[in-house]
Amino acid sequence: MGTPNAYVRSWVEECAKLLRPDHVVWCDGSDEERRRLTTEMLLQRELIPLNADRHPGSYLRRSSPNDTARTEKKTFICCPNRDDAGPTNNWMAPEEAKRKLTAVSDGAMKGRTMYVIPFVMGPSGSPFRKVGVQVTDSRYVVISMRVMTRMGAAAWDDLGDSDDFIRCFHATVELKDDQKFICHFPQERLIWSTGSDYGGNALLGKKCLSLRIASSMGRQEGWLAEHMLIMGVESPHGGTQYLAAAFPSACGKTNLAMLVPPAALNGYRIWTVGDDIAWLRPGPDGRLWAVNPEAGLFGVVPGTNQRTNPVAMETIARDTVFTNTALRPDGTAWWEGHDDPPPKEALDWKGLPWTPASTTPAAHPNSRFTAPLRQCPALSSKWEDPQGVPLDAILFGGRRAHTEPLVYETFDWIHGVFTGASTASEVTAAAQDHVVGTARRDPMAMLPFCGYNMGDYFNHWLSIGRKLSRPPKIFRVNWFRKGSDDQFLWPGFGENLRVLVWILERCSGRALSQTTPLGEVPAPDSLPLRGLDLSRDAVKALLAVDSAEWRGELAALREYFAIFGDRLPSAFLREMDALAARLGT
Ligand code: OXD
Ligand code: MN
Repeated sequence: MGTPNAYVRSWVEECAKLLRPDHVVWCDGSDEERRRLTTEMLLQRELIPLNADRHPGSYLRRSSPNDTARTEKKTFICCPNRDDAGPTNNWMAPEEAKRKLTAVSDGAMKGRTMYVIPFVMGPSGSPFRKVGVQVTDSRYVVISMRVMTRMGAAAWDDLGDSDDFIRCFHATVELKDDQKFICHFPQERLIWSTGSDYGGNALLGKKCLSLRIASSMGRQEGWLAEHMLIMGVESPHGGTQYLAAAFPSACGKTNLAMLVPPAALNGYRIWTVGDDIAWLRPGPDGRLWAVNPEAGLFGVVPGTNQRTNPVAMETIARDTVFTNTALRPDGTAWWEGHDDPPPKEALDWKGLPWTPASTTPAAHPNSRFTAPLRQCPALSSKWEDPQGVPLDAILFGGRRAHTEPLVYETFDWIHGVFTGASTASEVTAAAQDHVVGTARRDPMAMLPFCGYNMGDYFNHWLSIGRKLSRPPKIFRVNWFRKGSDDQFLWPGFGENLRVLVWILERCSGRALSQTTPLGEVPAPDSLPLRGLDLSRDAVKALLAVDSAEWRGELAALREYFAIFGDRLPSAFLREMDALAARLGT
């Protein structure tokens, strides 16, 4: 096994000089190391053991109550020119950010241990993989990074004597708002995060590296880093087709990636490649290829049960860290939407007594599980394929009670990119500081994760299309449309396969469609709905396009896209004019 090279050693020394830890521990990712850290955490009550029969090898972690979700208002892109961060990112000048972070970090690890974590994002041997090195004083971060990344000394081999690693600096400091910064320096490939040890803020391989820094690297190197699940759909007629789907946080990517076919679609099988992040590259064959850079799942717990996601339930049946769920007296975890009814008594996510009469939820709405992908029974045999999987379809979706049909196919790549960029979604609990339930624009579900100006990002998507002679078809889906009675029209979960089957049959030229101003929706009777108790009126309502409503949507969209000024692709202006014409304006 390799050892850290001189560039790594010198950067780690620099970190230690500023942070002044009592000890520096170089992690090797071994099982022995995990056991040692877990024992220490149990002794310090940083982890609570769960019932060993019901949750073998699993623990509960309680966060500080003010540190339970991503903090978008404290997340910054620190590039020299404000315009390069764009109108949707918080920006801070690199010198100013470093001044602030240096002050916050100065001596922050006194009396503590600094762990050095070598890790690789992407399958081993893949030409697309990236090496990162994270320093942290959080044992929770170390044991979580071991699950979420390929952590260990193999990273030193991958790095050789190169300087090409992403520097990931994390210090817990005090979990106070004025100490909290999640700063990205794309020019230097540096991430500097303080004041939080919530997953999305502190497991720096995930959102910070694999999306924000990677999106900026992808722009320079000709690829895309996306907030997408990747899955294979094996059909009873033979063959597996792959798709990637972008939905905002907590909108069901994990559930879709692990879907269990309904009885009526017996013979189909779903293969999970990833549930959150996809790196996409044009291949020499003119197709778009996808890899999942992660090795674990950091999924939303509430609502997960045997009906919504039995595959996830099996995945988290052992060797899982639950963060901020409730704890029952028998030492088992419980959450809202669990298969079991609410317990008569429990401790809530803060560790306080809870009963069904309590007015607050038992588990935090953004409570999470951390589990190795290898435990997923539906894991695709291709999940570690160094080249990834070729995509037939890309889906963009959001959570919209109105306006958006269940599914439509866009007319071509440019229209598809425009449609993805115009996605809006009702806000969920995965980020602090927003009012849950209000709709916000979330282009490609990347609003919180794009490491550069989103106008340039839209142009980059268009340029990727020019490299594809066989591009995936692009679709929009919305599982969350409601009827006049305010109830969901579509059953969702496993039944979503019906929509995927239509999509993949469109890709192979078999399913019929009808043209609407938005795109191609399923022709009557072309969605495979057998065995589903859904009235014709409900299907009609699910697929309806209300031109008057869309004229309003288009006006809002024009206003939104104007914020990108001259960085907005001119193709988007043409798309909006074409949509206006189709809507009869
Ligand atoms: C996540 C998120 O944790 O999107 O995946 O917030
Ligand atoms: Mn996510």
